[in-house]
Amino acid sequence: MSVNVESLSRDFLRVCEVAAVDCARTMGQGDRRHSDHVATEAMRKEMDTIPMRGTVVIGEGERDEAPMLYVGEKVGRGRPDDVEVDIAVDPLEGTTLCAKNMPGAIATMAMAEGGTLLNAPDVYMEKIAIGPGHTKGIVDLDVPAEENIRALAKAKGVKTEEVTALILDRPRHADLIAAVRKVGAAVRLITDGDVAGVIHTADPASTGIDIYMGIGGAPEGVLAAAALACIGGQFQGRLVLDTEEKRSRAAKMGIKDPRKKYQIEEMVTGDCLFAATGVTTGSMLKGVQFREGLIETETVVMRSVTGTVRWIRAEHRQFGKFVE
Ligand code: VTB
Repeated sequence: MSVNVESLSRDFLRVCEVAAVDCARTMGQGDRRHSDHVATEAMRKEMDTIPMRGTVVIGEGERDEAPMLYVGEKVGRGRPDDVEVDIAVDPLEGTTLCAKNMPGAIATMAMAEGGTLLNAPDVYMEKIAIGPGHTKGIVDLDVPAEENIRALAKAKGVKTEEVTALILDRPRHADLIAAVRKVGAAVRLITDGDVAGVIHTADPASTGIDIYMGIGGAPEGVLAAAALACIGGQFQGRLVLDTEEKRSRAAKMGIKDPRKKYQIEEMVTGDCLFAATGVTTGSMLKGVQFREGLIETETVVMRSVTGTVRWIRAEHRQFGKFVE
């Protein structure tokens, strides 16, 4: 391993905490763009204190559409001897959740050895994910949903009725939802937040989620893959490149086969850290709590080569690092 990303984990954690606290001040205000902007600004500013030469590979959009944390942007302190890393960010995953003060908004990012994270364009991605402990390939993107549910139920030794599938509540998923229900499985719908949704499959005993299925954002897919690279489980993703414009955008980012089905190891090929801080309380993380003289945050930090997962509940008593 050429770069010890672990040495940056404390700095990395702070970036997520600051982004979460700053945008939590905007929660419930009904302005998702503003919440996203605040989180992005916080992440950008905080990242520049880290001794790294980072390149954003998953960000807020492409250079012409995002003022900050755009794909290709250089971040970090940037001294010649600082480590070279790839950065994937979703400063506020679930902008609507934050704006409406609904459960499950998080500030999240991943950091990996330079050149080891998939550079995915901001398009949709077909996704399927299950937890660890199963034979590789028992579920597959190219297999009908009913068959995937049956195969997973068989592997778990349960009835299909005892399998729960998590799916984003979108009109595009009407057929998928109907197919899953047809075999008797329970569908749990979420309005947003499929990074956490995919992570939920890693621990079905506590989350009640056995499988994640459907189409969500590709950037969120790479972030979720980074998390599963740390905690285990299976995940397949395929970019939805359904127009010539999207295919050519992807090609410019180095994607040769527009129909490629990516496995975790193809999206995250080196040592990687994943972190997320709760903004609004959800089933994975507690949200930011503002108390008298104290701000509380909860963050999870994971590392792929060791599989270490740290849950960090922090009490912040100096507020200089946050926006007023
Ligand atoms: C999902 C979800 C995100 O985008 O990836 C979704 O996890 C996909 O896009 O939280 P659509 O909303 O267009 O379906 C988010 O909702 C973030 O915008």
